[in-house]
Amino acid sequence: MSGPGPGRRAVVMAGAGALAAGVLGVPIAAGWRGRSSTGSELRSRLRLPQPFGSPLMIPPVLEPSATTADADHYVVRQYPVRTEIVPGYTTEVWTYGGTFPGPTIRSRRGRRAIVEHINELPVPTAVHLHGGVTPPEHDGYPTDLILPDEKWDGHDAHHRDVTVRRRTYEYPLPQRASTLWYHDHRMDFTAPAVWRGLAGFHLVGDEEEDALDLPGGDRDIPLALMDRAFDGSGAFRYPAVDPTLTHPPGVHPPYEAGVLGDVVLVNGRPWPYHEVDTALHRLRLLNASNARRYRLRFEVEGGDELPVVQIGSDHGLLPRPVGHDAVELAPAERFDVLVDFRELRTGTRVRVVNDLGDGSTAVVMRFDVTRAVADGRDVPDVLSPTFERLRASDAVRTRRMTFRSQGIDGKHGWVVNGEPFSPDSVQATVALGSTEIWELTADFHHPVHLHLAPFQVLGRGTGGPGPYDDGWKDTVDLRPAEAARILVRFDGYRGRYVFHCHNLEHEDMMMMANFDVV
Ligand SMILES: [Cu+2]
Repeated sequence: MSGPGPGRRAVVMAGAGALAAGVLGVPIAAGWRGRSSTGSELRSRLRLPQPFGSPLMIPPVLEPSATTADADHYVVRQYPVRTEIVPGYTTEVWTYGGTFPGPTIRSRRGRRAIVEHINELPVPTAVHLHGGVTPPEHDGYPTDLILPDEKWDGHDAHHRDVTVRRRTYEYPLPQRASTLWYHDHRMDFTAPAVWRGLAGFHLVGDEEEDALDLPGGDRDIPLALMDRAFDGSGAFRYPAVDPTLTHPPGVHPPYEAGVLGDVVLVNGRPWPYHEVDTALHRLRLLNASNARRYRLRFEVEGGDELPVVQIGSDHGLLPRPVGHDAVELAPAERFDVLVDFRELRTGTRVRVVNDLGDGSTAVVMRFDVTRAVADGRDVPDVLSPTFERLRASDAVRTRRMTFRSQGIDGKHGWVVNGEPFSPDSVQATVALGSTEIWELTADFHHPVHLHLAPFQVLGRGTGGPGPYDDGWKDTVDLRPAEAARILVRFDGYRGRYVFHCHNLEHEDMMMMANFDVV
């Protein structure tokens, strides 16, 4: 065996620390700029398991509770479960439907998914379908809470639309085949709730995708990457100011820049292995981590690397496949890729390594080639003949949005255009159906996510789009001191939606704002 192993060093960007402390006078700011992720690593207090000791778990596909001519109905109970994540230890996880990640919902374009969520957790929740083109009352607005009971009194936010115990979300899904995901979005407490387990896949299919004959069944694998840390008892560690997630929100210093774990979970298992046959495989990569960024490569043990062929982005198929030697994912981004195991012999092992990790986080999982089969399938030359490119000349205006660190009430915070999030303050009023250019500027890493409206990246700085900006996106990976221009068309529904940083600690520390579609 040769090749870099788990001890491989991270690639560190040049120019560390230049901006840093001055922004706020907060000393922990120093150094973030030079790192591959913005945040501080929380160390586990148990002996870390050996990599590749657990089999990959594929989240179960949720069966509808009822099906009508144009809709599938689902019921999802949210409740705590004790489960084994690190072998030999038990971890309490907050689940959708008893699994971590939650069950995968599979839908078709234009066919409604109606999902009733029942909150049996000790705190309010709000469910957001990330990437869903969804009416505002079903979008999981951060104050549209499902309270655990009518007596709940722990939170002082301006509740907009509160239900007790249960709520039914309707998703019309008028959108292209894509890899969406659902996760908690409660105001001020999204980061710890997702850390405890509240995330799952929601996959949308359509006829255009069907026509491609892409790898399916066992060869279409959703992979959710989440870094976590554990205490000595096996419980998740998280530096919440209030561990009951009642009040006040936020994390202890020095984690305000983001919480990074030292254990990489894929679909809830630490550094798993997965047995594959000698066939083309489709991997739906989701970075469901709170703050960690990854740069993934597929290293054949004792050999070369496998190229990664990107076929889709956040919102579905690219016009044509794009080859990469690595895939870089910021929190919330999805990359739909094909990896070709056809030329490998049985017994070959392929490590997925993370160039942006260090020590235990430099490796992610392993594929073990165990069965020889004949697979005549190939990568299609054209993926989406109907792909629509937005035109900058259609934009009716340009807005500038800055994402920066700023003190809020004497504490560390993160803001959009100088303002901490308030449900009552609106940063942009846009016309339904109109196209705009938004220029987004960042001080540190800020993966910026817009609800409702997918977009296309026009460029970064003075240049064009980056290598990972192709296709329709809903999250753009802004790096330190970077500006990106995106072209957004506000199709769908009228109402109030949020856009925010998807570093979840930043989001909870107020890096969120509203836009109204009128
Ligand atoms: Cu951020």
